[in-house]
Amino acid sequence: MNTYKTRFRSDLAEGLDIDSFSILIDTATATSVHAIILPPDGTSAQSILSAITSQSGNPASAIRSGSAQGSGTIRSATGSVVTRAPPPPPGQQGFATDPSSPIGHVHISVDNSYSLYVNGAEMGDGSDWSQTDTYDFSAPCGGDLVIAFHGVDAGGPAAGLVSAEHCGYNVISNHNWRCTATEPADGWQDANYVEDASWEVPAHGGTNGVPPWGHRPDMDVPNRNGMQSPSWIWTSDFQGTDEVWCR
Ligand SMILES: [Ca+2]
Repeated sequence: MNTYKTRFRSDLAEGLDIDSFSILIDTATATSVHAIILPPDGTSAQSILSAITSQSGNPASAIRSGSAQGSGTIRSATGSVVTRAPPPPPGQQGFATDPSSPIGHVHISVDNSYSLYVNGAEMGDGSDWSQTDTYDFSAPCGGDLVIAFHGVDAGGPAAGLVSAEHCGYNVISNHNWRCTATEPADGWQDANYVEDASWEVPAHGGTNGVPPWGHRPDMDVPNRNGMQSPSWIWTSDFQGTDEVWCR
């Protein structure tokens, strides 16, 4: 699984009479997250959800069709959430984020080869780990966005690095993805594929820039704290697994 993530959204919390809230990825599904909210006393999580939704003005950046429960000072809410990527800080590169365009871009490099899919559609393949390949795709803003790759190693180090920008949001390969070394059934690339819940949390081969793969300038994406780097991921057995499926 891969999805958008955010924590301590003080920007969205502004005007809600709360300092911040934390949103954690629900790793069980590709489209929902779990939000941990610290509201003022007497404020229900559901009312905060509603306020966040109406305040953001952008359905894709709000908690949609959420449900909420909780008591005391810590409340939780579950819904479908994606997070807006702010512009990169001065002097740093980032994607040009256009919240209204359905055209997205995905960058990928895999040691040694890959096939890349966006929402189940094959984008292309490559077999040169020293290259970063870029593909354009079109998907409705606010809908599912699942990026998946089938990677094959040919000896030595093995890992894949992915980042994408779509509708003003970013996706990067990291521990929120899921990988398997067992060939999955047809449809594993699709947005509605849920069996990836049983896949393993990918091993972390280092963030963009680590040797032997070097820094890939197209891969880092902006977040509210600066730039965020994707991780080189693979199944936990980097050396012993020659073929993986990740999403
Ligand atoms: Ca290799």
